[in-house]
Amino acid sequence: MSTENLISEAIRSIVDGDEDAATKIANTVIAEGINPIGVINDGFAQGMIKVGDLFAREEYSLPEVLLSADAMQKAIDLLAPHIPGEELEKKLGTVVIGTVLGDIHDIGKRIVATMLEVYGFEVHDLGRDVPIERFIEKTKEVNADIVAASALMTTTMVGQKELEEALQEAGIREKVKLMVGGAAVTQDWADQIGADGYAEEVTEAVEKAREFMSLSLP
Ligand code: B12
Repeated sequence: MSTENLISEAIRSIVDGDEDAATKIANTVIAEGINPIGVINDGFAQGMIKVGDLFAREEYSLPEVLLSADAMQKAIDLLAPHIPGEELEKKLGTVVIGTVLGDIHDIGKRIVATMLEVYGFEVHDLGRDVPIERFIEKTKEVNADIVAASALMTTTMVGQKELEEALQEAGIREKVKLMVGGAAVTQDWADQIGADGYAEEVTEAVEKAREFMSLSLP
């Protein structure tokens, strides 16, 4: 199957919530030695974005979204170890990432974490529903350069603001760059809470993280 076909099949598998199909596509990508990044970004992730639209238009119900989310997780779990990691050794910087407290959406955050790792960052992924204290604790422990927080709901975005304040209170705000993202977040919000950066999608997130590191060079 051509890469183009694999990409459109990947989109379809997520929209259909078909975990078996998603697994099959991921395994084909691995068997044929195709770089998974394109299939994840242009295929599986686009499928999930379509599902989001269908859910917003009330054409999909929550159980359908869950099936799609499971298929997406399965594909990423299979593909992540096969993303070429030649840049991994460079250790461009250290990132602590998580989805804020009260929010269990983690598909986009996992994509961002995976790609940052692929592009040379040491990434500590705290998972989802992460309390502020955990972000602070880990940031100190690994001496992070970047703290990245995801929020997908208008009700949980406030966690990003609280994180900015907690970094100040802990006396480490000047030492780290705070990057925020997630479907609910905008550049305006990022400016409003004093974050250092915002990215709408994963490629931009990686660019921003790289930008942060070169800015902090002497
Ligand atoms: C999948 C999904 C779920 C799944 C989550 C599974 C999982 N493991 O993540 C399930 C079914 C569990 C779920 C549950 C709920 N959901 Co939901 N969900 C979605 C849905 C359809 C898609 C999200 C997604 O995965 N998108 C695909 C990924 C690839 O995109 P992404 O997350 O935006 O990430 C990209 C960028 O945002 C960015 N990014 C993401 N994180 C970060 C972080 C940083 C630092 C940076 C720089 C960039 C970045 O890069 C990513 C890749 O390009 C959205 C709809 C939508 N339009 O977003 C609703 C949505 C987020 N959910 C919503 C709601 C309300 C809920 C529930 C409350 C529903 C309920 N009644 O129970 C619960 C919440 C539970 C909780 N406490 O969190 C609402 C939120 C409304 C709002 N504005 O507050 C949405 C918007 C749907 C809607 N239109 O109503 N949900």
